[in-house]
Amino acid sequence: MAFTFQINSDITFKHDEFLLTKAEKYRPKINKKSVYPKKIVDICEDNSKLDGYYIKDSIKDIGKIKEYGMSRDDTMILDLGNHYVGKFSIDIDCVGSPMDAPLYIRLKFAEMPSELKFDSKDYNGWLSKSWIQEEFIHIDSLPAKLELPRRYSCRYIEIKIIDTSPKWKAVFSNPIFISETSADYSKLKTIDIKDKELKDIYDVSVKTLADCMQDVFEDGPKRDRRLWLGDLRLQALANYSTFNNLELVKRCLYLFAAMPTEQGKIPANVFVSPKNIPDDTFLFEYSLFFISTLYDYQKNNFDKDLLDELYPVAKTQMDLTLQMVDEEGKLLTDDSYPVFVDWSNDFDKTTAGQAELIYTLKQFIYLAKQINDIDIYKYEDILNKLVYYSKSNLYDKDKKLFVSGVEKEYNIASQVWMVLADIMSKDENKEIMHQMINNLFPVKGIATPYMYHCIVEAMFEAGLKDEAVTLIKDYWGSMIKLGADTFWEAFEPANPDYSPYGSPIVNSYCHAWSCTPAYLIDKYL
Ligand code: RAM
Repeated sequence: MAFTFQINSDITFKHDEFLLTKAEKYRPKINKKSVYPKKIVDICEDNSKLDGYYIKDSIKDIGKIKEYGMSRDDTMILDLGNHYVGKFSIDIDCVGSPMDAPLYIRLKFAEMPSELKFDSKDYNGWLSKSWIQEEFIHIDSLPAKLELPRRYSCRYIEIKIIDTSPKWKAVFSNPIFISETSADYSKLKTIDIKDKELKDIYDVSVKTLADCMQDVFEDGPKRDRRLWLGDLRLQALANYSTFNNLELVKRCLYLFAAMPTEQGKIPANVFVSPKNIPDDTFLFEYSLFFISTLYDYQKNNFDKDLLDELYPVAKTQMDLTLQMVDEEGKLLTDDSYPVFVDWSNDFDKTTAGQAELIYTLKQFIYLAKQINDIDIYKYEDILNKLVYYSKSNLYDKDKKLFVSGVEKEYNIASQVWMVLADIMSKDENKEIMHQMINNLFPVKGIATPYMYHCIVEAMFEAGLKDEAVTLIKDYWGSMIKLGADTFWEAFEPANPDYSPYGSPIVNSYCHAWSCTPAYLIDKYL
């Protein structure tokens, strides 16, 4: 089973005030900058771009914005020149006869041009319509400064006049977008990338990460605007390679550690506004990735105090998960605690889940050694069982591929996660990756950069450097060719307008889990 809305209102959560105080201590400063729209633009059709739309310069000049009187059904699109996250304001006046009716306008904020073309009335997907960045506003008296209270994530701002009156027109001036991020560009590590395609991919990755760095590492500043553990793990890795904001990682770890269930299980995501609230949503590997995120932190910057404080929480995650393992060392998955792996539901996830457990258990054992936990032998014992079960029951020695589920399915996720779990020899891992490429490529039915990241990382780990670089260029490079300023939450090359939610209008086009080329390039190239 895959991810759907979970409503677990009977669960009670802890609020560890000591850990929450720590999280508060590392709250970042938000850096603000005034961004002035660069141009007025028009939207036009171009089949080579996302959903068939592209932006071209308008004949209107942004320097003369005040001269363009607008009335019923007129539109104007402002282009900020790049993707930003922040707040918008604009001055509005009227010209002509006295203002004998209110001004009624619609504003749309779009990360990608195609969002401007979708009509929100047609949206019927399963996520809330409220994510659509669109406002309908009446203004009774002009001149006025319109200062929108909401934070938007966008490059394009469309102003549409729903109505003025035949006697007067509206004129706009002084549009300003105050961008917000906790990323500090003065700390950005410099890295010399000769290959132009990779350099572009690296730059877009950094921009994606920066725009998701807010009060916490958000998954997407348009949506869901919150801290998800699966996203955090990857953002933290990209962050060590770029801005290296250690305090922000600590803040996020403390937030998760502070608000598990009464039994100690960490939820998949937390909210920080209006106050710290854990979501009643649980994903199998997201809870486990608390261990990975702590492990990666320690590997990058060993911090004994942090480890001492958070190790018990990590241990509880592992102990709770190990209750799902049978005598033979087989993970028994549970539909109410789904193994996520990717948004796609088209493949069996049990072997990938088993591998994710092995992957995190090894990291946990490393942490346990740092702490001198006397229970270490117990974890090593179960690790051996999990590995033995995987090698003897899930590995097809003839095909040199792992199988998954009762149907013994061969899928990409199983190979990738078993290679990342690193249970076979170096040569065998390499062979598994070759067999995956020969038998299961081109990648089909995988829809997120989150899973593509794992595929690329497994290839690098197995020594398939050229193949890994080709996949980075094909996948992340294709988003750039389709017009991306930041990388997207979901992207299926064969089906570019794919959405997990029933309509791309609620897709997030700046999504944290897609920012990892910055890490992959830094680590492996
Ligand atoms: C979506 C978000 C988030 C992801 C979860 C599982 O709601 O995109 O980033 O972690 O799915």
